[in-house]
Amino acid sequence: MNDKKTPEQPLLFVKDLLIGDHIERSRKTLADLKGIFHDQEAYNNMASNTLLYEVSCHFPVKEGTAGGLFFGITKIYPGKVGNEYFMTKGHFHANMNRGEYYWGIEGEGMLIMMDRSRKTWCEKVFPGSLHYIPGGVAHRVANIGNSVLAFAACWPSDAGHNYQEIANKGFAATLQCVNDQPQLVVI
Ligand code: M6P
Ligand code: ZN
Repeated sequence: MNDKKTPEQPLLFVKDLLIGDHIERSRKTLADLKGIFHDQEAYNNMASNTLLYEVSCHFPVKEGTAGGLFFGITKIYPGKVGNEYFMTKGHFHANMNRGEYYWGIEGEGMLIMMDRSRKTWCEKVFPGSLHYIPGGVAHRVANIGNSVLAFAACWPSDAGHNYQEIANKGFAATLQCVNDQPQLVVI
């Protein structure tokens, strides 16, 4: 029996891709974001398998473990549903007081945040931009450019995701393209 341990492969973070052990990849299509975009007619006229974004994450510990960290790269393709930019679903953390860092890697985007009182604001995402998302603040990112937007994220392994509140009530404002410019429009 060969009981020699093979050395672990190094973890690689190559531009917008994570390579190594404990990496999980997921992809979200228009069908996965049903009910998120506001222009129902535009949504219905698009192919439901349109790819909106891909996420690759490093999960070194079990979800829910206190004291660990997770790392993820999200790649959002350019496009719009009506006037609304392609964006992530958005979530609060299930463990409300857990924060998160996002930072821009490639392309041009907008981080949209909403606190518990539904006050909504945004920050521009670009290569090198750094964003601290405090606990209790819902967050989502929209691609406002014509090319891929990639950003990285790091969050506590016991943060969890709460999508329900966004599914039920959405964000209080949506990022739309108005006269060729991104504008936060209150719903
Ligand atoms: C970042 C992190 C992940 C999140 C992903 C996509 O990488 O915040 O936790 O899953 O963005 O965002 P969402 O889950 O809201 O679609
Ligand atoms: Zn988060």
